[in-house]
Amino acid sequence: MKWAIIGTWRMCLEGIAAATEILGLGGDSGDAVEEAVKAVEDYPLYKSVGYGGLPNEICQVELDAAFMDGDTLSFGAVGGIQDFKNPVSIARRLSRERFNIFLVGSGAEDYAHKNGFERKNMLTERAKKIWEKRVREISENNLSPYDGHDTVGIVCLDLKGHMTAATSTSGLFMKKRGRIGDSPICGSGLYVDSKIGGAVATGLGEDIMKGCLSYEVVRLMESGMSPQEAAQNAVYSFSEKLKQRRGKVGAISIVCLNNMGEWGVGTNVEFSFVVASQKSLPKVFLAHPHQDKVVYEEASKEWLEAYQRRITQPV
Ligand code: SD4
Repeated sequence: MKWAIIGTWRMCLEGIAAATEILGLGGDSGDAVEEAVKAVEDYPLYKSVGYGGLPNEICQVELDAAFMDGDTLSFGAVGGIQDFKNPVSIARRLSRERFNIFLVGSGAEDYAHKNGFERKNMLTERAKKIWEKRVREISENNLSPYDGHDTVGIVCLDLKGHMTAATSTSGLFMKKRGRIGDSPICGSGLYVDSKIGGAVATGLGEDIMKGCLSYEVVRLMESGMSPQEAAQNAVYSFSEKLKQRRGKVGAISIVCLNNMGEWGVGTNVEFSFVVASQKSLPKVFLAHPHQDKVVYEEASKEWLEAYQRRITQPV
C-alpha cells in the first residue's frame, strides 16, 4: 500500500506539503486531510476559503465545509457558518455524530461553540476592501456579481488504505445570505469510499449539485474506469447535458484518486491542482479542456511566480 493525496487549486500546495509529513510517517488520512485544509483556511491571502474568504452580498463571511471518511462513510458538514476559525474541523467532528451531521448557520455556530472550537472574525481588511470595490464596480458597470470562487477540496489515501475527503469554501463572492453551494453536500462537492476512491469538485455549485458529480466520478471508477477516464467523462458528459437542457453551463472541475493511489482530473475550464505521493513531492499541475480530452502539464516557474504576484498585489 502507498499513500497519495490530491487537491484543487494551487492554494493547497502548502497544506498538501504539511499533509505529506503526516502520511510519510504512517499517519492517518483523516488527520492529513484536515491539516491540509486547515492550512488553506488559515492563510489570509486565499480569498475563497476560511480567513480572508470573500463575503456575501451584505459583507458577512459565511463558510461551508465538509469531511467524509471512506472506511465508515461517515460524513459531516457545516453550511453558512460565521466566525469560526476552522470549519473543516467542525465538519470532521460532526462526522462522528450519529444524528444531526449537517448543521447550518446559527445551529452550526452553537454546536461549534459548545464543542470548544476556536472563534475568529474571518473578515480581513483586504477582503472588505475587495468587497467595497466590487460593490462600486457592480453599480457603475451593471455587472453580474457572481464571480471569484475557488473551493479547496482534497482526497487522501494513507498507508493503511484509509481514504478521506474534505472541502472548505467561502462559496460564491457576493452570494445571497444563506446561499450554500455544492461543497458541503455529500456526493456533490465530495465523496469517498476506501474500497473504490474519492473525488472532490470546485466550480459553480449551482451546476455541480445538479449532477451529484463527485459521487458520479466514484461510481464511474467503481464501474472500471481509470480515475482519469472517470473525472473527464463525468465533467464532459454533464457539461454537455446542461448545455443541451439549459443552454449554458458554469465552471466545473474535479480531481479524484482511487484506492491504489492513481489520480485523475476533469475540467471544463483552465484549472490548477496539486498532487503528492510516496513517489513524488507535491507538484502543481495545470489542466485545460481540449476537445474531448483534458490535457495537463506541470505548472512552469513563470506561472507559479505570476500566481504569487497576483495573490499579493494591492487591492
Ligand atoms: C460553491 N463550488 O460554493 C463552490 C465554489 C467553488 O470554484 O468551488 N468555486 O459553489
